[in-house]
Amino acid sequence: MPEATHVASGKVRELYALDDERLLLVASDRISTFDVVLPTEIPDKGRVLTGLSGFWFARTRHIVGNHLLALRDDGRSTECRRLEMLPLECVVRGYITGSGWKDYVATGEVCGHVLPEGLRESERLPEPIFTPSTKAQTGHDENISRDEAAELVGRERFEDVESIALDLYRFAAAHAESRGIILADTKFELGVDGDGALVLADEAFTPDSSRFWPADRYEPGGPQPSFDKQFVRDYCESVGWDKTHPGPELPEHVVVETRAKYVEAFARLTGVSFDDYVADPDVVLR
Ligand code: Q0Z
Repeated sequence: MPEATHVASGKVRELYALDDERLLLVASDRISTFDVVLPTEIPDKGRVLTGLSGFWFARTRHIVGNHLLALRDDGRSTECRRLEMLPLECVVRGYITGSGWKDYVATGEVCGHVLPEGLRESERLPEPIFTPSTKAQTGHDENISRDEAAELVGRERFEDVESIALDLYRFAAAHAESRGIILADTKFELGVDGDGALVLADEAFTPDSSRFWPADRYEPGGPQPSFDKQFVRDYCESVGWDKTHPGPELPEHVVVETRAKYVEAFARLTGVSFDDYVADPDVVLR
């Protein structure tokens, strides 16, 4: 078999080319918080994220096709179709938080959506909204208006993208809610295949690409605890780190608690135990 060629590095993932048509996406166990990758890894985090994406790809095929070709036996590597990626990030928000909350406080709008007055931080929106952003090569993606997004991809394509994005969010959020997890918002990427069809690519509805909140702790009026990263954030705050590189090493108890949260999210959302996934990754696709 020809060797995989390294193509790109993300903060916590690596991308390789297998041949002209196929890529290999490898999720590491690295974790980032406050935009900094920490020196300590969370064992199995990459497998949890890969398994979750596979699960969602298998269950959203009725909404849109996806890039998944195969999960490798290591549980952290996805063989996928190489696509022409759209030059925008698809973001859907069901709750008003993060940069959406900042924009709302400043202007009453998010990406051109005029929102009701008097929303509290983290409040559920009357309807989910599509709030695209640009793909920043470095630094932060920038929210753009729906008109700007339509200029980037063309009006007709934009309407399909928005409709698919909202359908995907509604499907995943309803499933997560039934398992006690609020999917506050999510970001994913669409590509176009050789036939011109839109395809869901990259990662889908993972804790790195979405905000997962424990539903039983939901209390609008301020920021919400993160389902997966809260122990890490609390520890980083407790040591007075200034949130610049390098971040602090994590103590063993924080690693163990955080790994347990990832594994719990995986089992709750997929209905499959993490051990069963490790024994046979394809179990999430069936
Ligand atoms: C995804 C990224 C990562 C660095 C390109 N199916 C696809 N076809 C074409 N391009 C991509 C995909 Cl997934 C693609 N990225 C994001 C992922 C490391 C950058 F693991 N870049």
